[in-house]
Amino acid sequence: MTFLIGIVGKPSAGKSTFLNAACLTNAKVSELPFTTIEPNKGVAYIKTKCVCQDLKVDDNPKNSYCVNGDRFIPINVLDVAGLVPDAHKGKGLGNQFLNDLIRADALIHIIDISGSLDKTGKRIKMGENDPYDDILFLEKEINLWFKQILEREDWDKFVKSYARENKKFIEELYKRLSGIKVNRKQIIQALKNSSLEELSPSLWSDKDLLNFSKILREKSKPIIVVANKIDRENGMENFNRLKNNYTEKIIPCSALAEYFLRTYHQEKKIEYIPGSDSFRILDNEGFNQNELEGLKNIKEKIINHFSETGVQAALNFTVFSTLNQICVYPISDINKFSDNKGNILPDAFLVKKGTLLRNFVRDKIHTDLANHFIFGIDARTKRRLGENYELKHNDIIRIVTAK
Ligand SMILES: Nc1nc2c(ncn2[C@@H]2O[C@H](COP(=O)(O)OP(=O)(O)OP(=O)(O)O)[C@@H](O)[C@H]2O)c(=O)[nH]1
Ligand SMILES: [Mg+2]
Repeated sequence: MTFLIGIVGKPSAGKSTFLNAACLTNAKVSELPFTTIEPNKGVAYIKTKCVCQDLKVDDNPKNSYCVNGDRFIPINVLDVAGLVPDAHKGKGLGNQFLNDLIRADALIHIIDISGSLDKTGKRIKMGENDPYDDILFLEKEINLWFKQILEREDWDKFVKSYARENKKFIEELYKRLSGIKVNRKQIIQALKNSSLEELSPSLWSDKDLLNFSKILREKSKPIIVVANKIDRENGMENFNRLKNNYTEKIIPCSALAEYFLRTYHQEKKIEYIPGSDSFRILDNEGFNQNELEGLKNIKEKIINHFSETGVQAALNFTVFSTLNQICVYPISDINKFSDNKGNILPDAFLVKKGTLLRNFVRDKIHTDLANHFIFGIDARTKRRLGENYELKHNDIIRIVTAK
């Protein structure tokens, strides 16, 4: 099972452009707001230094791919319609379409950092909109969406039944929310962080419910802010202002630049690895003067400044920093680092930091195998690893089973 990342934001911020750049899809893009109505799906890849270089082996990846020592691991991405203020009351396309995102593990919020779109995605004078307002409004709408899912039509009736039994209440909340990928631990933590642990749910005020929804949303669907259109006038200035005054966690990006680079690479006109700090023109004749000028601008104004276009950085940040994942390579032959068919380093798995070997076997390899699981072997050191061993980033592990 892989991750699902949802792309959200107001109309025309560049969500579909981001998806197309990340996944080489052909989702419709236009200047007009509400271009996307039905969601667009794609497969993107997060990028990590592959262990093949360390080990000096040529690998044959199966569940991922490797280019020049960089391992690319697939994740699913979903781009949805634009969200406008008061969507939860039915404005714009309302927020019903957000239900497409209920299985998402995290949300990437694409904002127009140049500030040239009003709240509904209509063109206005550059700089007239403050992108910081966009960050606040979207979080608010998403939190309200969570609240609506939580309370449904029958909150009062629902809480009355569990007024005195905290354990039962948690279990029923879990049932109510498991469809939106919320787990028990997150519910318990959210109750604690909102100081509602001790208060009977029938006494919660509307504000309590909103606060609880907000904390639960932060835990189960964290939002990563991506400052898109950094290539436009005002982009850089706004980005620095937001980063210095409001939030460290904001990623500069030009989805359009990445889209051009990926497309030219696919057409074999340039050599480019997603997320890298350079590209090489293979065929000067293949470009007109405008396109060459565009490439020069991408190099000078974006890549030289930020070391990449930001699309790969956003995906990597989401998976490695926000979702706290590490990468592990299971193999069968500890000398060749291969599976039993001779494929070297065939699989790269993403697992949460802190995962124990036992749980890795159960969740990622095979549930049945976990019943027979005895121990693991670290392929680098050839040391034996117990079932309570905590996995480390870039571990290469043989699982030894009784069968
Ligand atoms: N300059 C610049 N323009 C961009 C960038 N990303 C997207 N655009 C432009 O912004 C406009 C809207 O892009 P879309 O990708 O359709 O935006 P969206 O968020 O999917 O819009 P809706 O589907 O209507 O909600 C298009 O004209 C894109 O070419 C970028 O990084 N830089
Ligand atoms: Mg779109």
